[in-house]
Amino acid sequence: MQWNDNEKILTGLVAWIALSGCTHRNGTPMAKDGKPLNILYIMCDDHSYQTISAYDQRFIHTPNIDRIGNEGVRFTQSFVANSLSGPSRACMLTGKHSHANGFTDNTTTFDGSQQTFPKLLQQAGYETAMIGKWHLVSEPTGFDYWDILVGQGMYYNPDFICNGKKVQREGYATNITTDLALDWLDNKRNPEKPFCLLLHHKAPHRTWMPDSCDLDLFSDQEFPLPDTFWDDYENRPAAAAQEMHILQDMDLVYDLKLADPEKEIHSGYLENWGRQMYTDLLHPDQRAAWNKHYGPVIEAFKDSFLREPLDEQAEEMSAANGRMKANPKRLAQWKYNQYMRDYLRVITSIDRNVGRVLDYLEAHDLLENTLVVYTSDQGFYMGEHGWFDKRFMYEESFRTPLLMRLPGGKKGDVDQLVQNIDYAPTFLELAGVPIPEDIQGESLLPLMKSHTNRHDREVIGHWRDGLYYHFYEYPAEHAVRRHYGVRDNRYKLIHFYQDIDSWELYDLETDPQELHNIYGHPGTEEVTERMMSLLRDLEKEYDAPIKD
Ligand code: SGN
Ligand code: CA
Repeated sequence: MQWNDNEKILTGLVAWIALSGCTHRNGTPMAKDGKPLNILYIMCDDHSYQTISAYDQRFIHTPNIDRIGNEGVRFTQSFVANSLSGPSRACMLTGKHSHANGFTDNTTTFDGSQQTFPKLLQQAGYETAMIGKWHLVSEPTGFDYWDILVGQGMYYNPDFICNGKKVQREGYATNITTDLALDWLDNKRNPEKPFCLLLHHKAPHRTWMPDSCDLDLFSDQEFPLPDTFWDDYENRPAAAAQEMHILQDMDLVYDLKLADPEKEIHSGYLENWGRQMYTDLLHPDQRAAWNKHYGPVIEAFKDSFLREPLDEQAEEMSAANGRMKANPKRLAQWKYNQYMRDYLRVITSIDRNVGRVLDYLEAHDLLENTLVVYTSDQGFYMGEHGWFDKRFMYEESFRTPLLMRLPGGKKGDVDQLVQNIDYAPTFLELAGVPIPEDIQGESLLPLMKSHTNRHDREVIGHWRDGLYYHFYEYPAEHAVRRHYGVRDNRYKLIHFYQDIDSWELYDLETDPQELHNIYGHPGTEEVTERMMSLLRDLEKEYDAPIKD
């Protein structure tokens, strides 16, 4: 029997539906019951792509987070628009750059009356919830249920605001936030409606406090300093002026937990800058586990830095190091290891809790009806250039991890340049909601369809060839100057401004670590002109503030 074309298409479609377990309407994947897919958006605070094994296998194995990418897509060129918590969250909710959504730095209050994707999904019949770190000051709008940490949120026994009412909850923030999400999925939502759940962990934000059960992990591991740790910032005045250096600015007591009962280790953060220890909130059992772990660490630190005869190379250190005298190389190595160990312990708990959520979805027949997203509000320095924190448009903090598991969607890498302003239009398109004209991002769905590959221009259509970035929080902690810039697939142009006027240009192909600022170098005229014109084009497209 000869099949005609329609029969072939129909049979293929039926086979494909059976395989993928999901249906399509006008090319948009749907749940098995014909409803729009649910959306589960998991975002951690300050989770570097370097510490997700789907991206980098040097430090930690994160099987549960990786699973999202292994069964879906891994975005290899994923970036934020403004590398700071509140601004990043505002970009994500609105699909617009900071100047357009009004939330430019962490001192801003989010205008919750503006258009956001949760509101549009809610109007389209989705049940929406926001659980965990919110950090936008005003109360969440567009959610049927919200249960948010107060401000940055505490690691232990944190305060939440649940639909307007303050409650303190006992335990460790990452576990509690997950419990709340699972409880909402199980008992609180309307199962007749598709859902959109934003699950935002406070971890692994500073001061990287591990859960009691993870305190002893990584203790035996030594982490060599990154190649760029002793960067001299030549030709990069803004990089030289920052205050986020592990050796100079990371506090021995406040950040690295060396609160010795004898108070022999001093802290600039506590003594000079009036900071409160985050350990103040620990309950007796939590404190006992804490002291059991950090007690011997404190003793070992004292043995090698306070009780040993002074090293010939010892210098007086900064206030963050209690002005003690130490060999800078030895102290930097010690601080870096302590930082890495605590950070990785915190990630272990995140990964375990991501696993709990995936298991729940699977057990409740939701995994094949839900788009699962894993990302962070920005990247983070794991000692590159000597730093912790973020803010800069340099790769480690401009990039952010992004994994998406779309039922019936593509598996593998997506290499196009994407940004966190793209999430809102992606979710709207998935829900079949028209994308409003004023949204500045692009839907990522075409990049995730099962049959697309990176060269498939026909399906993807035109994709952007440059990204715009703008960071505004200065003067502020860490002293990173205001700057804006553009990046294409190979070059990056940045202008630092306000009390500094400095341009930087990098060739990421020959200088991926961004150590050589080639702005103004002979031979770079053409590429500078091209990047300047990309900058002007994007400023125009986004109606961005022009600074010269
Ligand atoms: C706090 C941190 C800073 C961090 C900002 C912004 N200091 O102020 O180190 O850069 O948050 O982070 S702390 O001593 O309070 O931990 S953000 O991710 O929320 O934007
Ligand atoms: Ca953050």
